[in-house]
Amino acid sequence: MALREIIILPDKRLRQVCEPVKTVDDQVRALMDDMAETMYDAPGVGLAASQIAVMKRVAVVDASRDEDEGERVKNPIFFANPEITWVSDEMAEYEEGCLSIPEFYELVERPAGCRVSYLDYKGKNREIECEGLMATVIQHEIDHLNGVLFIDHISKLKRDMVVKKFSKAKKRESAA
Ligand code: GNR
Ligand code: NI
Repeated sequence: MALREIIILPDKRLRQVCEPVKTVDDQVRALMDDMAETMYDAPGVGLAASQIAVMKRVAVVDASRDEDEGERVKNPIFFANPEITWVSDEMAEYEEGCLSIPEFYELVERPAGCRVSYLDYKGKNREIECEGLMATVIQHEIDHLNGVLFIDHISKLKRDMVVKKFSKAKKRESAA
C-alpha cells in the first residue's frame, strides 16, 4: 500500500471523464488499497481515482463516523464502475468540501437518497441504497468520475471566485 498525491484545482485531469475498469483484478485492488490509505490519511470521507490522477472509474467511501478511543473505525466501501440507478425526489442540503479544493466549503443540494450499482472489491456486482451523508458522498464521487466538481452545483459567482483563487495560487507557486 502507498500514499498517493492528491491533485488540486485547477488541474485539468479533474475535468476528464474516467474510463470503466474491465474487471476488478489485483491491479485495481492495489489502486483501491492506495486510495483508502490516501483517504484516511487526508482525512476524507471519500476519494475518486481521478483525484490521484488515475483516470479509472473507481471510488472509495467511508461515511461511518464511529470512533473507538479517538481512533477512526475503518469501514471503507469500494466502488468500481458505480452507476446511479435511482434517486429520491426528496432533496437534502449538505455543506460539502473536496480534498481537491482544500479549505473551501459550500452548501450543495442533491437527492437525499439514491441507489448505486457497482462492482465491489472482489468484482461482485452489487447494488446499495444510501441516504444521509453516504448518499451525498457517493454522488460527489460519481460526479468526480464524470469530471464534475461540487463547485459546479453552486452559484457561478462563487465558483468563479474559488477557481480564480486556486489559479492564482498555482501561478504564484510556479513563479516561486
Ligand atoms: O472528505 C470529504 N468530505 C465531504 C463532505 C461533504 C460532502 C462530500 C465530501 S467528499 C470529501 C472528500 C472528497 O473530496 N472526495 O472526492
Ligand atoms: Ni471531492
